[in-house]
Amino acid sequence: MTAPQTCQNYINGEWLQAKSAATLESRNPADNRQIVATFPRSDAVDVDKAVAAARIAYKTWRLVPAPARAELVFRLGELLRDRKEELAQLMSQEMGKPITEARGDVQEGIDCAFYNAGEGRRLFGQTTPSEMPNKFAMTVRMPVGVCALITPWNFPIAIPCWKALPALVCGNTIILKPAEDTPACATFLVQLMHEAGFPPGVVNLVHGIGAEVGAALVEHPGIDLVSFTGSSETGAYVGATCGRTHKRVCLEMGGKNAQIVMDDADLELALEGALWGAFGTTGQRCTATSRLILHHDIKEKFTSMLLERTAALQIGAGNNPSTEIGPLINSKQLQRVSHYLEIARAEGVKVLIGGEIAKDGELQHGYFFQPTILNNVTPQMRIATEEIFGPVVALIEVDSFADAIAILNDTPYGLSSSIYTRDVNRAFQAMRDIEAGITYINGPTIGAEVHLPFGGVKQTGNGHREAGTTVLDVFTEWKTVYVDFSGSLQRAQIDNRT
Ligand code: UN1
Repeated sequence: MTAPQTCQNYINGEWLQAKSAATLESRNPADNRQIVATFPRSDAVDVDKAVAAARIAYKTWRLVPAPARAELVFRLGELLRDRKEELAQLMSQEMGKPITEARGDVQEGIDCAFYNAGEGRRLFGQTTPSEMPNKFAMTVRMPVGVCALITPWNFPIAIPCWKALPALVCGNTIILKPAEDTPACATFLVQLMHEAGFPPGVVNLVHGIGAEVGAALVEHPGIDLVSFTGSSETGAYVGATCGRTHKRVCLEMGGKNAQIVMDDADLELALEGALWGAFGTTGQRCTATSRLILHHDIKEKFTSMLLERTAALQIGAGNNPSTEIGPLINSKQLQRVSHYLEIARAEGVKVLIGGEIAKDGELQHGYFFQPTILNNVTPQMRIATEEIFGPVVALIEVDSFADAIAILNDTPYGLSSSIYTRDVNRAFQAMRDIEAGITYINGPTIGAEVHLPFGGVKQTGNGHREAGTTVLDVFTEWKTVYVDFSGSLQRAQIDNRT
């Protein structure tokens, strides 16, 4: 067991404790006796300081040429690549991910850095003909200002990178407020940003509790934009507050993602997809598969295949190389998942496998939950409509393709979706008719790539897309520029055409 790390805030290029000197701890969710890090319990005073630093830095950072800004992001990508293993090990301890998934999370950050570094030499605007003679019209991207980035614990490196790196290339300054469960991962990332050479005040990190630091950022008049990934409840508060205080806001919230398996599907392939989609990251992805919509003709066979494989999954600590299912992040999540199982049982659902806290031997000190498959689930049950964020998947039977799509869509969320079919016509129909930001054909609901748009419809988001080139529309404002080189006043909105 290694000694706990001491994490600090990073404001204006300096490492600082909270003004109040209060601290909190993060613990290994696989063994809650192990403190991974202590970190500042910051408050509005620390937020004020970070906002002031970011506002001053913004004045000059916005004037640095975008390719030069992007070079620092490229440098960060190199540093992340050099330190990948160390960071993945830390993540596995602090967040509980199996080590291969932790490496994948860091790799997503590296990919994001190299992808966004290239954007520094694009950031394209457009030229458009003017309706008047001797007049030129164009659009250019302008930074938004000071951005508050509020990030979750389930992708402690990838998600901060998704937000921070395009924000910086676009010329914004940032204040990162990472989840209180993964402060050491965030601190490691910001240490590498410091090493990459971002000028003081361009990158700031303020640790603490969401309801304190997050709220202070969201309310702060010096913040121009809030980018938030997390629960729908918190997202509703963030969205409403940004509306009231006139801030730009990008929200990525819950999902209730389904995988359809049609009667013509490759069942082995669909099985691999279902296992990975439902139980990868212990179901703690907003893209996780929490409903399996199975065609009547294959349901029995597919269910028995699924049960056999689920029974063999290895539960354990993230740093144990044979672990397939790591712990849930904390006791609150464990209680939440257990509570959903109570609800399911009360709704008359049959638990085919799992359904309990896993506490044998070493597991007793962690927040482990057995991978769980629920049968006899009907689309209206709470277990089929509410996000659980754990290793729990509900089986729903359908008789037709049309019913499968209708049930998949019958949720307030719309993030990811999947269909396994060999019928190309059904595949294209599904692509058209599924109400979700992401649809996988013959692939699981998880695994989005950094250079493609990421986000959802309905209550999952607020119309924005992160990642890909679409994230530029979050972190820049369009400016329309007219250049009149006629030398005379050309009056618009006067109809002198005959
Ligand atoms: C999330 O769970 O918030 O597509 C993001 C995926 C990952 C990102 C998940 N690349 O599953």
